[in-house]
Order: sequence, then C-alpha cells, then structure tokens
Amino acid sequence: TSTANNIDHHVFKSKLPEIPISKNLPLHAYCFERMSELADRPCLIVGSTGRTYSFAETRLIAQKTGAGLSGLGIKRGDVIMILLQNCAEFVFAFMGASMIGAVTTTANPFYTSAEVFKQFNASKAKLIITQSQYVDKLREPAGDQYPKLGEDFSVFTIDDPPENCLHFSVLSEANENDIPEVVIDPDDPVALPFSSGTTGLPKGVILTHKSLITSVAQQVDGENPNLYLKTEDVVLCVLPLFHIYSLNSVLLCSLRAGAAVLLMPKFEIGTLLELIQRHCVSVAAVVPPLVLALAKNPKVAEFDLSSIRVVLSGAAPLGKELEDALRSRVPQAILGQGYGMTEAGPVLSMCLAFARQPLPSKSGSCGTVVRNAELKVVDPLTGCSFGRNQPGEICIRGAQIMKGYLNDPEATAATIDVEGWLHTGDIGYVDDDDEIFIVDRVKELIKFKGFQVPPAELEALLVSHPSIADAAVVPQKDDVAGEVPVAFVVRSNGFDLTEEAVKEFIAKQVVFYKKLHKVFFVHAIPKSPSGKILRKDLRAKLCHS
Ligand code: 4UV
Repeated sequence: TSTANNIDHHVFKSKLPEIPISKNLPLHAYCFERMSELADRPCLIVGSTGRTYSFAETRLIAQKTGAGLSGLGIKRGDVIMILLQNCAEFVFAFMGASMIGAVTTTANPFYTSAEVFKQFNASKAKLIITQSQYVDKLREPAGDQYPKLGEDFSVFTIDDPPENCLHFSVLSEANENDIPEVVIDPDDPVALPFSSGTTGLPKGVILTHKSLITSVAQQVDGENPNLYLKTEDVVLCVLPLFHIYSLNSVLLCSLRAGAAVLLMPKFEIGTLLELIQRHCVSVAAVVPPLVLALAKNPKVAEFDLSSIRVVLSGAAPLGKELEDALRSRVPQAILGQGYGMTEAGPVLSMCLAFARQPLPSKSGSCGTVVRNAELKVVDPLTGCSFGRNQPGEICIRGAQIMKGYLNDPEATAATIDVEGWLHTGDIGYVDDDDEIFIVDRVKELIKFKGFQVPPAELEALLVSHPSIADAAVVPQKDDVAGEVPVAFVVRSNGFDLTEEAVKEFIAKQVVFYKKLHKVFFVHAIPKSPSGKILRKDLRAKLCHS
C-alpha cells in the first residue's frame, strides 16, 4: 500500500506548502495569463540595440509567427528546429510554435554540421530557424543520407537570407488572425531539447505543456514563490536559450512572473558588465565559469552592479571559495544555486533564500526540492532509500519530469522507474535543514562549463578512426571549465598515431567544448564482465598521473 511505501521511502518535500498548478492550459496561455495587467510592461530587451518588446507585442509577434508556421504546413505535433543565439526571434518562434501545438527542438548554433543533422534527423524537424552565418553548415554534408536545404527542408534566417533561404519576417509578419484553432492536450510535447542523460548518445527529451508549466509554477507561482521574480525585475539572459536552464528558469519564468528579459547573444565580460549597469539587471542566472569571471575579472570594479539582488548559479557545481569571492563583488545580492537536469523538466531544487519570504541557505547547497514534487536519495546498488545526511543517487518524482525520451522506450525505462521516479545519476544527500548537497556523479556525462559532453559520442567517433581499436572518454577536473574530456585510446596498428592526430581528428567533428584535452595510449580499456567501460578506474588513473 502507499502507506507502507511512505514508511519504507524517506521522501523529501519542499518546506513551502504545495500550490495549485494548472493542469489544462497550454504553455503559451499559461505564460501570458496575466496579459491584461502586463500588456505595456517591457517583456524582451534586445541587449545589442536596446529595442524593447512589450508583453503585448511579444505575444502578438509570436501569434503571427505561429500563423506563419501554420501557413507553411506546420501542424500540431510537428517539430521545428531553432538554431539561434539568444535573440527576440528565438522567443517568437518558440512561443509561436507552442500556439499551434508544434514542438521546438533547440540546438547549439556552434554545432558542427554532423551534430546539427544528427539532432535534425532524430527529431524529424520540418524546418530550421537560424542566422545566415550558420547556413553554410546546413548545406555542407552533401550525400544521399542527408536531407537537402531548400528541397527537403526550408531555412529561415533572422538576418539577410542566403541563397535558397527565406527571411524570418515571412513567418513573423503573417496575419495573426490566420492562426488555426488547435486543441492542445496538456500531455502534448512542446519542447524537445537533447540530452545524453545517464548514459549513451544524446536523445530527444520530451517536455510537455504540463511538464514545463509545472516546473515554472514550482519556481515562480504561489503566495511565497521559491524564486521570487517581480514585475520590476530585469532578468539577465546570457546563458543560451537552447539549453533548458535558460529556456525555463530565465525565459519562461520571467514571462510568467511579468519580469523583463535582457537578451544577450553571447558572453563577453565588457558588454555584459555594461548591459548590467545600463539596464539595471536585478536577477542574474549564471553558471560557475561566469561566477568566476564576475568574481575575478578586474574590469568588474569599473562598473556599478548594485542593481543585482539575486544571482542564481546552476548546471555545474559551484565551489564555496568562488561563491565567497563573488559575494565580495555583489555584497547586496542573495547568492544561491539551482539544480537541474534536462530530463527533470529541469529544476529539482532551488535555493530558498530566493523565496518571497526567504529562508536561510548554506553555501554549497543546491537548495531544497521544489514544491509539488518528491525527492529521495537511494542506494545505487540496492535501490533502498536513505535518510538524511547519507549520500546516494538523487531521484525525483512529479508532473514536471519528462514524458520520456523520443523513440527510445528502453532508455526511458532505464531512467524513469515503474513508480515514476526519475533517476538522475547524481550522488548527493539531504541535510538536517532539507538542503541538498551534490557530491559526485555516477553517470557518464562530462560537463564543460555546464555544457553536456557525452562520452559515448566521442567514443563512437574515436573507434571510427581506422587506427583506433578501442577508446574510452572520461572527465578530468579543470579549474576553469569544471571538467574537460580526456581519452584513453588503444591503437589498432603500430604506434604511428599521435596524440595530436587524435585530438585533431575529433576537433574537426565536434563543437568546441567536446574537444579532447588529452589522449593517453593504453593497451586495453578496463571493462566489466558485461563489457561496460570501468570509468571509475580510468578516472582514478588520472588522479595518480
Ligand atoms: O541536463 P543538464 O545539462 O541540465 C542542467 C540544468 C540546470 C539547471 C536548470 C534550471 C535551473 O534553474 C538551474 O538552476 C539549473 O544542467 O545537466 C544535468 C546535470 O548537470 C549537473 C548534474 O550532474 C545534473 O544531472 N548539475 C546541474 N546543476 C547542478 C549540477 C548544480 N547546481 N550543482 C552540481 N551539478
């Protein structure tokens, strides 16, 4: 019975009371629910130009974009790909797609051709919205296995369209009244980010209207929101919107709460500081390498950062030293962490010092489990749940988690168990004050500055080299990036293959953060009897070398 389960499981819940969360709205309706109150308030601020879109304008252009997509034949359940740096068009396309029941898959514009097309093909996307500078790599892979630009799929650019491409205005200047009436089920997918999860290659993560609404509500809704955003807030959006952290906790949360979003296409410290000062940024969502820049870069002293009242760090561990160093730069701000995972919708826990009625939080903690969710810590070997202060695998359950992986029931079943618990592959514990501390990762995933580096992807590339018989990729600790990927390689013929050649071979095929930092040649890759790479043994070797 469920009572027996509750006794058996040590289930942790938020200290904040549960709240009612909409179970039947589509995401865009939920995000723009307070439109009558907010219509003329600033919604999006384009950092480079200062151009501001009000809430009413933002919704209107999204509706036009929805109508434009629909006019091109995009229907409920169809997938579009956004391959953009942060910009207003990202928001119009994402929300417009939501309005017609379509799904957005977001990819890193710095991806190589092969990386883009893997995701494009897996998601069966119908079109790509991008910038002209990235179009070349959408033509590059000539070959029958690749779809052809202009024939098999269309490309829209937000700037001057290159040959066979169309301008984004074809979409965004459509007549909003042409938007079709679509019935959207709360369990329909709306976002399809890719993540490798606990093992293997990147997979499409199905996030539904219900999952994203639940996650946003867990953060910013209710009388005492866990992440209190005010309508006067200006929220920094420098983390890429193609990653779920920024998409959810910056964009969607700000839309819902009525705060303005300051869009920055990329991180550059001088521009960042200037924009924070000029637009009086009050809430900054960051990752540890950005904390490092804000804490250590001498330029910071030349700017007025006194408008910042909240700094949220997430996506990778934040050291206590770094947190203290940042505190001396922004003494007035509340610093804290969020802990997320794409598959978890993504937020599992958030610092309670960000709440409207703040609670104390400890340095190094990832916050407390969000409301309307359950968290447990299990013994990875037996599956039994632990009580407080004992580290184990963190599991989360609630309406916010993914529906599953796209076309991969096996990977889904390996991640979400029959009782609905999502297993994170992170090792952590819950302390006496309900605060979560992450201490290790049991999954394969490597995180370079918070970006995902799936070892399986690099291993597959390595063994495709004619002179490589076997390979394994593991993380090595790094002061700036947190972790960097390094490879153990078994040569298949002689000793001609050099470290440089291996690095170069990989570098040509992957985005910058997946590049190998070292290559160690070995005679064999240590494996378990079932053939699994013994990654722990390899990581241990690195510590001793
Ligand atoms: O799948 P992913 O790339 O997802 C993320 C999401 C991070 C978010 C999202 C919303 C927030 O509000 C927020 O604060 C952070 O990173 O990678 C998931 C893995 O990244 C590690 C952990 O191993 C996850 O399983 N990770 C994420 N956040 C933290 C972290 C953290 N605060 N401390 C340590 N590791």
